[in-house]
Amino acid sequence: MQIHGNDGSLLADPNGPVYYNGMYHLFYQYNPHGALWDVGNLSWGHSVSGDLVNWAALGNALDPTAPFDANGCASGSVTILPDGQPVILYSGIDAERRQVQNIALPKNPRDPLLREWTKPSYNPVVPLPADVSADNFRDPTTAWLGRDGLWRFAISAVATGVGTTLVYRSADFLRWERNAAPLHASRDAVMAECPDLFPVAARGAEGLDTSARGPGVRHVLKVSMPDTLQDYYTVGRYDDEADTFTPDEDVARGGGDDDYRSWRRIDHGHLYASKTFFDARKNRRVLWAWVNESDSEADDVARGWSGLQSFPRALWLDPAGRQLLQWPVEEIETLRRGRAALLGAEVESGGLREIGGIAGSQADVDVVFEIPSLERAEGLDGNRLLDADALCGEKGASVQGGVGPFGLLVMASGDDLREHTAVFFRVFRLLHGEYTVLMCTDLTRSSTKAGVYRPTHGGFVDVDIEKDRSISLRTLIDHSIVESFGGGGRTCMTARVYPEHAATSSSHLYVFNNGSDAVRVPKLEAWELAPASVNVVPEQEEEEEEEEDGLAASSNMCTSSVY
Ligand code: DQQ
Repeated sequence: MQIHGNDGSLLADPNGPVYYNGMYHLFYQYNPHGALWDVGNLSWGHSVSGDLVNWAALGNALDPTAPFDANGCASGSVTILPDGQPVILYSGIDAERRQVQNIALPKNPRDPLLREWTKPSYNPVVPLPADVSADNFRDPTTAWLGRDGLWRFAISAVATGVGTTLVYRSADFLRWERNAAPLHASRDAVMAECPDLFPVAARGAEGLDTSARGPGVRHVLKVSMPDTLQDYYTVGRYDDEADTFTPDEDVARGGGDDDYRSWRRIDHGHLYASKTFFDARKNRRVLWAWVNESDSEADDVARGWSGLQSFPRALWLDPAGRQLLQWPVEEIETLRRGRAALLGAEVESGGLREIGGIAGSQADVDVVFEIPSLERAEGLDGNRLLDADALCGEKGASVQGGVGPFGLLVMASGDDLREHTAVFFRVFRLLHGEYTVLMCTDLTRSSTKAGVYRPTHGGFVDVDIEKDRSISLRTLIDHSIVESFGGGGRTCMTARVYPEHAATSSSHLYVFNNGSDAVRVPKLEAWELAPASVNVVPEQEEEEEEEEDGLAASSNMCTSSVY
């Protein structure tokens, strides 16, 4: 059910996700001419859906055809204006290879599919500022309205050598003025790409419109850091007069050491360039993200496409107000077919139990682990808290522990476990007796194929395991992507896996425990997921394309994309 490019194409950042006139739209960085990255061929691909699960691929919304985007239509957003009209705000790489900001408007606003967009000749609406480097000014966010009635958007820039997030203001969405102070800047940061500033309710799971403000509203600032290829966020206070943002946790630490890399992670795995939108249909804040490949370019070319979008996640603030909770949108449950369950089971030390009866290559697993005793939790030196990935590498799924490792083996080749990906927890006791929970996704045995990147991803789960004595895990498996949500969605981890067995035999699912003590599984439920119809080309699109190009549309659009 993952959206990926069609035959012979590369798909990357999500762009301009929006709910409009009863349809969900997802645009994305798209190279329709090949499965590899070619910045000169950057278009905006476009898919639409009625339920966030089944999608139809439409023609490109933007192509690099104008002087202000001749070298690529880079990332951006969609804003719905007060008159209901959607407008795209995107970064163009212009004929002189400068990054500038342009708008595009629907050719026919009454078309609920928003198939065609026009790019006014007065673009760019925001040219490159003198103090910003030509290749570091991009990724405008969805705009929001301030109390003063002015529009604002945030954008990434390297201004006088510092990685900042700038704010521009406008009364008419055409003439924009830069705010003197940046929304946020982080010392010695490189380009903080793909910013997102959005409101979250201080209490509850409802999403808020991007312009929401006032008591009971907190804000989240998120950025994508190219030097670590990770997405970071922090909860804080947005001052809608000064147009500045102050992270709570920076203030809590006495301020001054605020640096993106010390922020929380949207995902501890292989996920980048995430972007949220407000889903007015269900009052949700929903996040999309790009999940690129980690096999070889030759494999990508042979497969004919590269790049996926993660499965859409609803997100909201946890009750303590410190971190986001992320959870697959509920519509995925419409794909659930066969169900397998373990109820009130115990997995002894060294135990391995197959969850049979469902196809393990496309499944949804929801499990709770109860920990009878923390007595034998391994000790951990506090400074190891800074590198969860390495810790998961040293203490992988097969390394016997005290409390844990326990969890799931997914995309497994069978009882020989020649290929399998482990998603698991390990509880540690720290110096002063407090406990911490490490979540890992261990890809070291995920594939026997040469040239495949097989890292271990790790992240600590901010839960009180001493009080809770239990930890939950939700894992979505879809052939070569495994998305896990630990601790009710506090810690998320996305992995790309390329097991060879999957081409010729079924994949298996197990629950395991390599800790010294048994763990209890009060409830494990696993569902096989039916294929969604993703990026199907609507009939009339096919006919139009065949008429126009005289080519079989099927030559570059697969009709179903469950791979
Ligand atoms: N990808 C886009 C940029 C963005 C980067 C270009 C992030 O706009 O900063 O394809 O992956």
